[in-house]
Amino acid sequence: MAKERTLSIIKPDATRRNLTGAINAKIEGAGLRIIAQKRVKWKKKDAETFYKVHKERPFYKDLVKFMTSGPIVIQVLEGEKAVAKYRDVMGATNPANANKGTIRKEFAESIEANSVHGSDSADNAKKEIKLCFKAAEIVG
Ligand code: RTP
Ligand code: MG
Repeated sequence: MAKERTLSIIKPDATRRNLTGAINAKIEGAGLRIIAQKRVKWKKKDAETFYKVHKERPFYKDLVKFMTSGPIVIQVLEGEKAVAKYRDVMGATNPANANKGTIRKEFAESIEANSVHGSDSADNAKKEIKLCFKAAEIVG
């Protein structure tokens, strides 16, 4: 099977509670490899660009505010079926609907402060990785 890559973001609610290591343990425990990682604080413009697909959604403004409220950890994950696999490890967007053992079930605070982002398709993963990382920052 060919390896696939996906973009992960550990969100401000999780970095604030010092959960980066616990989340990385779940990622690595699922057989995904962290091949790029950086801790940054987004400006308004960074969050608006990243989430521009959600521009018309009612939660967009709040989401931009939340994603700029503290440090985030942006990662590239690699593995077999990485996109779908990471969505499984993350759990449902709303932690109330997330399965046991998932990151969001264990750590998320709310539907917005839900601890992690993961690309939703291989195509979007490619776009998001390109937006967030230079090629030299990714070491597979
Ligand atoms: P993500 O993009 O972060 O991996 O999450 P997702 O696919 O599960 O959810 P999506 O529908 O793409 O929404 C993006 C993020 O917006 C926030 N959100 N808030 N208040 C609300 O109803 C609401 N709905 C979504 C969440 O932070 C969600 O992850
Ligand atoms: Mg999404």
